[in-house]
Amino acid sequence: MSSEVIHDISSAADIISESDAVTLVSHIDADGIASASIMLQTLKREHIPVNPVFIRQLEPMTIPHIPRDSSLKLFTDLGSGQQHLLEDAGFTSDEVLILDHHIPQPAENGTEYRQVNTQFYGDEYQKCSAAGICYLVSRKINENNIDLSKLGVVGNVGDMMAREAGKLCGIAHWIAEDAEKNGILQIRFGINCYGLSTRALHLSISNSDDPVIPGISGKPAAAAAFLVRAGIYPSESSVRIFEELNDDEVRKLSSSLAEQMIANGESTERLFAEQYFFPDEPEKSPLRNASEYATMLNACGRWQKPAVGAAVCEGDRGVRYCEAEHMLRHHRSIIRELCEYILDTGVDELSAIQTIHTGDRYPDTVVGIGAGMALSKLNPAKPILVLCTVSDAPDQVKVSMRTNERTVRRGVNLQEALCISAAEFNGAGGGHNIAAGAYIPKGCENDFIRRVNELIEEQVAPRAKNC
Ligand SMILES: [Mn+2]
Repeated sequence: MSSEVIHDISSAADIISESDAVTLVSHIDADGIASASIMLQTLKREHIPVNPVFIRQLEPMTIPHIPRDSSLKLFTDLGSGQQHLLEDAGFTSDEVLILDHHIPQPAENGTEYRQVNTQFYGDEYQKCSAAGICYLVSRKINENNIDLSKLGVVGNVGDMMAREAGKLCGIAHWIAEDAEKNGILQIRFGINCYGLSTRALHLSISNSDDPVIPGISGKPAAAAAFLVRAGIYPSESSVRIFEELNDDEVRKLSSSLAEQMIANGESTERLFAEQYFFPDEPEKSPLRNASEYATMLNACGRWQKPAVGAAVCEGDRGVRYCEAEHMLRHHRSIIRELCEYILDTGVDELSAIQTIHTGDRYPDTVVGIGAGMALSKLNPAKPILVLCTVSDAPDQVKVSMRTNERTVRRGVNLQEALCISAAEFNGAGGGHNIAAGAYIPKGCENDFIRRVNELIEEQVAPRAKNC
């Protein structure tokens, strides 16, 4: 570690240890809940009273949720990008500490808030989420907090830090290795599919859309037949999950999948990924690996129950866990329904994108996820743009866009397209190259869609000319 990051982490640890009381403000996604839980447990162990506040976004409307008292205001997974809001609201630099990984925007009048942000420390920290930073600070406060490394990994995986490389990188990987050395997790070479601890393997591989596996993606029966040929399933009606395979079977599965890709002229590059399993959780539980664990936390957050997710992180396997499981099932069934709605209704295809308006049928917090799932069953080459109404802002329309890794490599950047176009219509956009969102005023939907289409067209055009 460079001396700058060591310095910042130790001073954050000192600020927290020396505080009399803490108000913890965190984001409601998996990384935000994992971050909050690391800090909640760290503070409890130090006997420092803490009051958690979860918010969807740090914006003028949510500022009143932060109490005005003498407590330390600890922001995790948000804050760096909203320093002007904190300044406008009158928070002084010595009552605030930010642990974040989003791009910092300095406050206009120059208040310098104390923060540890992965953006400051170079490549090693580029692929590390807020939960990773929270864990490093927690470990600095007390070395016995090594058990919280598990949540550091869950937050990182939940924030897609392993997506591009098929594994965690830099400091985030160091956290996973450290956890493995201490028996907290098991790093296993695996396939780049979801549900490796809970789903029948033929369903996991047939659900794969990154990469699309020819003859298998979208075809569960064909996937089962494939597993019989590969010697993994005794018969086509068998059900085995990935985690039940021994190393030899994993090798057989990998080479059969690779052959399937090569035979169809596809690259095997995105077929494999490192997976992070937690041996202390029961087998076949959705908490058994980092990516399924993160989904459960996301489900809690998206259905306005982040504190339930935090209780699960803290070890609750009783009432709160049952509630979390219920939300996970609900979350999945609504998304499945939404995905079917998109496929049944059909999308409008433009030259570079495809669009649909889901109105008020589904909550705006899950529309993007459903769009991503529907995309693999539509034209995967064209990004999907879904509009929906927002219950608490009737004059706004929410826009969610999703694409896939292959399209990103052709030059598509959804975040850029939505930021530019939303700004032109007095809205605001944000996100990542592969998944982004925006809010725009009601009434300009058609012009907005045309503009996004134009921008996406421009993004892929220069590459097309070179070919
Ligand atoms: Mn995050």
